[in-house]
Amino acid sequence: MAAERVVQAYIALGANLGDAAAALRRAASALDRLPLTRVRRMSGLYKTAPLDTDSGEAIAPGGDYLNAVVELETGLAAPALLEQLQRIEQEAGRQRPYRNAPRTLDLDLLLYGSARIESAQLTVPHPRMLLRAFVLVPLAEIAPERVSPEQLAAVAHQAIERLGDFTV
Ligand code: A4P
Ligand code: MG
Repeated sequence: MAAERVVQAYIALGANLGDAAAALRRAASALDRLPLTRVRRMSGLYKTAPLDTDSGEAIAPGGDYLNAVVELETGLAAPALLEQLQRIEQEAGRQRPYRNAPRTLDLDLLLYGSARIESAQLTVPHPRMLLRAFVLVPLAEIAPERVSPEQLAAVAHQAIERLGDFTV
């Protein structure tokens, strides 16, 4: 892997159907096995109340989520990385019956180096990340320089509980 092309990317993992802890562990391990890619840091494992995708307010059918964020070092281009995330979701049995449906595994690309991307398939930074304690709290744990105190304060009312370390 040519050193100048390696980028730090941050991936949000979430699940609230089936054995969510096992799904997140398997996903982290699958990320570590991607070509040109290593998992460098893992946040703790968090239990969070389901939130509406757009408003960030509590809603959404289904039980609590488990969420975590991992840091990758990757030589994959962002579109290729998104394709791999979607493949890993499919292999975890992901279905998309309706918006905000409970899911066996959701993998979102939060940040890809300092890139700003707006294509039909991919928006980076992730457009809704600032609405979500379940993203910002674990991201701040492993990359404090990427989250400001003001951003954390804005989501401080959202229920989130750190269950413990997240290990594969
Ligand atoms: N897409 C565009 N940009 C990105 C990106 N940066 N990362 C496109 C990933 N995907 C991106 O995603 C829909 C499309 O977004 C993809 O085809 C991709 O091209 P999806 O995974 O198929 O659908 P989704 O995840 O159901 O929709 P959406 O709007 O992404 O939902 P969110 O925003 O992921 O929210 N509450 C708690 N407590 N914890 C959660 O993890 N998750 C959601 C889902 C709702 N509430 C939650 C949680
Ligand atoms: Mg998603």
